[in-house]
Order: sequence, then structure tokens, then C-alpha cells
Amino acid sequence: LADIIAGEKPDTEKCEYLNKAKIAEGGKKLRKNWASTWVVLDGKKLLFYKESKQQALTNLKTGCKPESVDLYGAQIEWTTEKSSRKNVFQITTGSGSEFLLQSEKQASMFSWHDAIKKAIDSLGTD
Ligand code: I3S
Repeated sequence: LADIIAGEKPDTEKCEYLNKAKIAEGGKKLRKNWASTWVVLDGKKLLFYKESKQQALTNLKTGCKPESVDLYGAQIEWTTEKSSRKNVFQITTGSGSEFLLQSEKQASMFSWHDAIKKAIDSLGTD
């Protein structure tokens, strides 16, 4: 309520272009492939919208269908081992998918880490 009065979105709602790489799906490792992605946090989910022209065209035809990541039972941690890039954290989902998110803007990534952690904690694990 305080957020609404202040005219701000709750901090479990965010959106920004970040670099994203999916490195595992259902426990299986994938080849890392960084892509600039419009990332939306809506409280319980993370949504990834691809930015590519091809995807934009597809979205026009089909309506925008982002990749949706359920944060229930997910984990988030900073990593310096999985990439040589700066400001990288990893999200591991309950279903065993792993995503890296990265941006050159350190403050921005701290804010994302905070917000996603809050979202995960608010969902609990049971
Ligand atoms: O962990 P890796 O394999 O060093 O990750 C790099 C690769 O994904 C590379 O793609 P190719 O395997 O097609 O060359 C990417 O271009 C690099 O960006 C990856 O390393 P960083 O440190 O940027 O995550």
C-alpha cells in the first residue's frame, strides 16, 4: 500500500534489458548463449522477452509469448565462476533450469538480485 501511495511499484515488480544466458534445462547442461533480453519480474515469475527481430515479428503475429520462469522453489546466487563477465548471478529453478543474468550496471544488478531474492523468499518452499 505504501508503494501505491508513493506512486511506486512494489520492488518485486521490475523490468529492464539484461543479458541472459540459459545454461541448463531440466538438469541438462546447455551451450551458453548470451542474448539481450527484456526481463520482467512480476512477483511470482520472471518473464524473458527476446529482443531479436525474428522474435519481434513472431510476437506481432502470435501475440507476445515470453519465456516464463516460476520462482517458486528457485534459488539465486552471485557467481564469478560461470562467466568471465561482471555482475553475474545465477537463478536455478525448482525444475532444474539454470539462467545467468548480467549487466554492466552493477547497481542495477544488485537491485535485481534483491528483488528476485525477495520474491523467492516470499513464495517459500512448501
Ligand atoms: O563458459 P564459456 O564457454 O567460456 O562461455 C562463453 C561461450 O558461451 C561463448 O560462446 P561460444 O562457445 O559460442 O564461443 C560466449 O561468446 C562467451 O560470451 C561465453 O563466456 P562468458 O565469459 O562471456 O560468459
